[in-house]
Amino acid sequence: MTYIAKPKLHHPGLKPNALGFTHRDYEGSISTLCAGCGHDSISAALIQACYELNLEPYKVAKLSGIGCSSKTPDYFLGNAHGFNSVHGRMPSVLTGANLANRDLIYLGVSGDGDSASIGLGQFAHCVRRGVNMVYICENNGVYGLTKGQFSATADKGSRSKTAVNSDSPIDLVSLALVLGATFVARSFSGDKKQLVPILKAAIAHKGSAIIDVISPCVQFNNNPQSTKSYDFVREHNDAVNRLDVMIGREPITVDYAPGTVQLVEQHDGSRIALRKIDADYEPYDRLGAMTFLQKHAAKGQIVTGLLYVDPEAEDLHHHLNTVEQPLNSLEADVLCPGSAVLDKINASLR
Ligand SMILES: Cc1ncc(C[n+]2csc(CCOP(=O)(O)OP(=O)(O)O)c2C)c(N)n1
Ligand code: SF4
Ligand SMILES: [Mg+2]
Repeated sequence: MTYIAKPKLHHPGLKPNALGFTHRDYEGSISTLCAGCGHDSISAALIQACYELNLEPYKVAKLSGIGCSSKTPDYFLGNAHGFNSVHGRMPSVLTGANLANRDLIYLGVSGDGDSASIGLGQFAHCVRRGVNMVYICENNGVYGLTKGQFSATADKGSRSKTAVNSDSPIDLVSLALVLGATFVARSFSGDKKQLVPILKAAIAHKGSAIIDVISPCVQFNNNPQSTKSYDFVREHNDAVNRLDVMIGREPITVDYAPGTVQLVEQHDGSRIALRKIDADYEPYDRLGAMTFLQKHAAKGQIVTGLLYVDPEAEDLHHHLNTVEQPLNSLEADVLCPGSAVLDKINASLR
């Protein structure tokens, strides 16, 4: 993979977070993507979110598939773990890593081709299993890396630089709701104010958190008739809410008028301050969210914000009753209890 290392020098005035890390400690190599690509803004939002959450970079694992979007884990959290897998196969690699070590924070970074075309089956199974992860689809409606063919998320009638799409689109957000995801959001790479708190809330969520981020491809799909262009998304963006996230026992610092904010407490004690923009939108109602999305899509609107959350979500480890310790820290006698125990288990299954 192509990358350019960043110089180690940085501005002495960079503000450290509670761990003493600066922004610079959450960066990666220099991006080789096209100037103006939405994916770079998502990397910047991830850097900001991890810095504000005071995450230790070595506690994060970044996994991706293949595509311009899947290259981006090289451009943030250079000190985290990372694995660049095969096209469309990130979810199964992430699931395996997560099962072997539940102590890391798993960031799955993918593209619309990677997730909705070749990787659709993999996407579906990791969502329905409730793998504890933040799954980000950097959605530009095209295969950017292979020069702009329409992907399965391209809207019918949408125009790229060279063609008009005649197929119906797959909406990953609606699909994630059907499949049982416990945190579902959509955002726009050009709206960092919305995206950073969504990422923070998703990282704090214990379950499968799916974020579809519309991320324009300036090279192949940013013309006025494309529904994934900067102009189209700005004009048709219908944000249903805005968030602020407080971690642990952090005091509530947001300054909203009384009664305008709902506090959502998550498993880990983090709290999301949810400010409703659309009074009718209810983010705890899976069925209502599905109908709302369909109605607005029919009007050509792109609904963004936190679309669904189950604060009581339980993840795959809980369902399978797995051991709490990472497998690499277990001693050989625990990993292999011996033939007498295995014989007993086999006998019980006969
Ligand atoms: C098994 C396999 N099939 C096809 C390809 C060719 N290929 C590489 S990236 C890509 C599409 C990437 O599109 P997307 O996931 O939307 O990422 P983007 O570049 O748009 O960010 C394709 C078809 C491949 N690398 N491997
Ligand atoms: S081809 Fe498109 S998706 Fe790839 S880096 Fe360039 S603008 Fe981004
Ligand atoms: Mg794409």
